[in-house]
Amino acid sequence: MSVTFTRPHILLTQPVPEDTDRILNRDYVVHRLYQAADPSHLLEQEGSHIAGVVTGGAKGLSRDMMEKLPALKIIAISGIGTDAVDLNYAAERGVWVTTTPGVLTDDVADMAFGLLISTLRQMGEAEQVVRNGLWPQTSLPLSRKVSGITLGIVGMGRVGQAIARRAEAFSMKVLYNSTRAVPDLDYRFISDIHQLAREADVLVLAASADGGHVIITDAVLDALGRDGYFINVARGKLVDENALLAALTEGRIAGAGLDVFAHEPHVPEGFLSLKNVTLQPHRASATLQTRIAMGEMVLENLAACFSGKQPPHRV
Ligand code: 8YV
Repeated sequence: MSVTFTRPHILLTQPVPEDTDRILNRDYVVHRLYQAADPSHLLEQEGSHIAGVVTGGAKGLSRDMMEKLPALKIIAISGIGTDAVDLNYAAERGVWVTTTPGVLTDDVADMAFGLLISTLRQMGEAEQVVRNGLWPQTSLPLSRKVSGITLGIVGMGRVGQAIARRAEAFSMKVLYNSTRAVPDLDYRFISDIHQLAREADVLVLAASADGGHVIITDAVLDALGRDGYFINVARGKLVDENALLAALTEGRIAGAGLDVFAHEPHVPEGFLSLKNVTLQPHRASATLQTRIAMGEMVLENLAACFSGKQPPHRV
């Protein structure tokens, strides 16, 4: 669908794949916040024309920025998280908020498994041994078997369920905690997250951050225990990061695989020197195929909005 009338002005907060960018440029007047030498100046100059914002799930759009965009009609998130947008304020203003559901589910579940296997099998540390030519003189400690573990999933939405399906192929026992039990799922629902952590060998966080509060507390980490591992592909703000760092440093949990952090792109320094941690720079959905699919959904949402229709993937 292409837009034929005067091109609406769009604010792009982060890069999108080439194909998406080309169509954005054809159909809209694109202002690139991520390239602006002075982002506040750009907003002052162009803010009054901007009718659409294309942003990421983690980046979202602050209320403060929304207030600088009086003509705003749509916030098109390239992602599934809406936690970085003030949805109530958007609704009050009559601004559509859209996401790209479904297309990134597999990638995020794959990343959860990548982190899990890499962390339990100490692949990062072992790779350094090979890369640094230390194999002949190194005897690494034995790692943790992955197949057959008990996996505790926190958040049983699309991503949680995709993680559970992968776990079945690894003969894992799957338990989960979510806002409520999901009908027609064979996995055991545990309403108390501490209990889930106690029973799990690995706790994977795949919950939405819309609730806004910390779920993974010091007490949850203690319940996970010194043989337990924590994996996060959701949001860093759902975790008490200081408590996590302390638990890892003091050996109160065995290890962690983290794709997300509370204040991205900042990663607390303490994590960097820990051998029992696998770190990624929020890349769970960062495959070319998925980002192109996400871009197509963003374009569909924008096109519908600017032709006076309801965007298909509105929240
Ligand atoms: C993306 C995400 O990394 O979907 C989300 O909410 O956080 C991630 O998939 C992000 O949206 C990048 O655009």
